[in-house]
Amino acid sequence: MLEFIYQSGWGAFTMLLLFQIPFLLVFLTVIYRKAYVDTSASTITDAKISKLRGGWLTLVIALFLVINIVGIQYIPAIYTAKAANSSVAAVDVAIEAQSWSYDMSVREFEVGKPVRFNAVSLDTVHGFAVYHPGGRVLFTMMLVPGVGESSLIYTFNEPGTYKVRCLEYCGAAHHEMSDEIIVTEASS
Ligand SMILES: [Cu+2]
Repeated sequence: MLEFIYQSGWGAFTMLLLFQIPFLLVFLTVIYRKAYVDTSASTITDAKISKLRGGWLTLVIALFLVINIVGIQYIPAIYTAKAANSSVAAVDVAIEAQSWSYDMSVREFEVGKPVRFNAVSLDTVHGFAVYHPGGRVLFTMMLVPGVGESSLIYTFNEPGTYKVRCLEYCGAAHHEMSDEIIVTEASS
């Protein structure tokens, strides 16, 4: 389910529509009631309006807090720090990005074994994006020089040849900045 939402344009579109349904329902209910059910002038009191407004404000504030508190762990800097300190037994890969290529300590991985990508940029801002053999982006990191390592843990679940590409414009040969990762079937 999460895979569908994150990796398909239709997933994102569906979510967007789902979020709009409650608003659409309220809108249509009000129109319908004022047109057919009770067409007289509104008799709602100021006190009731103020109560409704208070309720709405509380709901918005609560949603704001929940979304931010739940979402904070997905902020790249937090995610990176967590991956770097994670005690998960992962294969560590050291990556150095430099115009316009990557230096990677390991390029071959196994299905099902977590890999911790630890990447730095030596000159300018570069990206490190890994593409599924089918062409979609699995993840991307933005590498900023001078701020230390960015880390991310990823577990491949299909064997194949995965392309690595830079997704941050970094100069004349940016479009040629790519590499390959081989993922093999689990050995045991
Ligand atoms: Cu680039």
